[in-house]
Amino acid sequence: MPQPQIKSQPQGKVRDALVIGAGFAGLYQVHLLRDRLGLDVQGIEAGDGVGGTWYWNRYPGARCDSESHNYCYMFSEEIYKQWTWSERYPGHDEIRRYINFVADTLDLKRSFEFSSRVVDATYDDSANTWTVKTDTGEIYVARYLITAVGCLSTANVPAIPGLETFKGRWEHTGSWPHEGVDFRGKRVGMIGTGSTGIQCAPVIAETAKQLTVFQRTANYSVPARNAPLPEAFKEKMRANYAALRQKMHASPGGHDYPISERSAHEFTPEQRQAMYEKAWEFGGLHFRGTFRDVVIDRAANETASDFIKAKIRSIVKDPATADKLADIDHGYSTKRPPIDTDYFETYNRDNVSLVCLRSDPIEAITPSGIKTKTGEHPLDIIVFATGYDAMTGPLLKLNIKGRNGLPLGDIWKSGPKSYLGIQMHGFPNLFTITGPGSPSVLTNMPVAVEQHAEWIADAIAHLRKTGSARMEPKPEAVEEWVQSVNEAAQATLLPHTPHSWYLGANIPGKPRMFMPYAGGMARYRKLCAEIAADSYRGFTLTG
Ligand code: NA7
Repeated sequence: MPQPQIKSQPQGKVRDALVIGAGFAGLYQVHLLRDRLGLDVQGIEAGDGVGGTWYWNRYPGARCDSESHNYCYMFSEEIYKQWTWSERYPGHDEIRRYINFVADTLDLKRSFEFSSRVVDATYDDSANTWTVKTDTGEIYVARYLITAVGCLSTANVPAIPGLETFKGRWEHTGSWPHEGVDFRGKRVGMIGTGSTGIQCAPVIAETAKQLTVFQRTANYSVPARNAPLPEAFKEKMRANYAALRQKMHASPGGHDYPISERSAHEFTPEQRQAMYEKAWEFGGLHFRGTFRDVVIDRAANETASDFIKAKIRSIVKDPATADKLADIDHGYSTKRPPIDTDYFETYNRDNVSLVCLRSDPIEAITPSGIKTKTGEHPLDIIVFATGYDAMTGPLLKLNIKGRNGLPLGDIWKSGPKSYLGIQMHGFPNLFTITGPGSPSVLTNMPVAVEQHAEWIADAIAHLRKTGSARMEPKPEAVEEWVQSVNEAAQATLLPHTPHSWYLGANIPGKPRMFMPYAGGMARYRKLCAEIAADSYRGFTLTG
């Protein structure tokens, strides 16, 4: 078919497609569109190199919670076999080396403009193009716009009064200085005990003079049991590439480990204890899979929660500190479950203390430290391990405006609405990789990313083959999908933990809505394939 041409004479550099972000998602999307579809693709990236989330996350102890043989691209057997991970969980620097290796192998960097942040993306209805502006003053115009900006890339620095008066140094873990921070001899305060704080605290404590952890919500954590990978394991993974990929694709979370088909209620307390012990010793996110109903049945969940609370009390020697750490007000894994290396053990060190913000809230940051209700904690460095404006934050920051100049923020006023987490009504030819409404943060990310990038590339190929110029979802398809996302969440315990970032609850003023699709990656993949095969059911494709 003759390809639809951009008719007007737009201001800016004309491309076929623009991809924002050079993490796992953006790199693969550029590869697919450029090398498989033959499009003229421009990638745009705020950092001065590839890596996406891992470009920014360089805090002490930063490491992926997915196991390295799962946390990688699986689209190419050759690439899979060329890379060898050194540890069970990949550290941030090894992940960056890996992403650079893939980008270089596929010669992707030449398609990116680096050190360039998108500040505006506006749809022009008459030309059917997207105009994207960057903070370097560059303007690009293209038919297709694909966001690959990650789900956890907009740092949340809480508005605590007095931060600007602090005379010491402060950093957010999500935009850590490349040269690192020297904690030697310093009094360090760390706010936040999510996955990040739990990774960070033991490493900071090793060199800091004093570490004070400010905990708002006590959290569960299971030992990661990180270790160098044995040669035999590396060899086995290489040999079993196809089976491994198949397992990951068939699993709800995109990992290769099995989730038990048995209910926690089928076992006696003694049997359960033994099974949890075994899972605790094995370590990692597998713990969730001990029983099939850990995140869907409250009583089953309590058995896992109680087991971990007892572990905390057995590890932490000071009973008052153990009380604060084990006083957890939600069920295990109903918020993102962290895994750790010596997190609870860290509280046995003489140079570590814990402040419970529920009973002793922060009143202000002063020039010399953090002042809570009971007094001041003098500090040289404050580490904000306070998380992100998750999922919607990175997209809203792009200042996206659809048909008739409608800002994305307007249609998402009461929470994000999309079809499949991929497209929004009123925003033709805009595709959001791992957008809200897709499995994204509930899965092993590279699996979710690959599925989206491939689906989007196939959709664009279809548009070009059929001579269609525009693709956007029907309003009723969006409404139905929002309902499906809601139903999938309600079938689990996840939406019932009120202070979770899955619901947007960590950001003051953010609408409360369960954002990721909890129906599982395998089910979602099948549904997306069916929709595409059924002439892109629910989408309007116009010429
Ligand atoms: P999270 O999981 O959002 O954790 C942030 C932590 O910071 C959490 O303990 C929060 O307490 C705490 N927090 C946030 N704001 C404040 C304020 N204002 N005062 C005190 N404490 C606060 O982010 P992470 O970076 O740990 O992890 C993000 C994801 O990255 C993770 O799930 C993995 O997917 C990788 P709260 O629980 O909200 O009471």
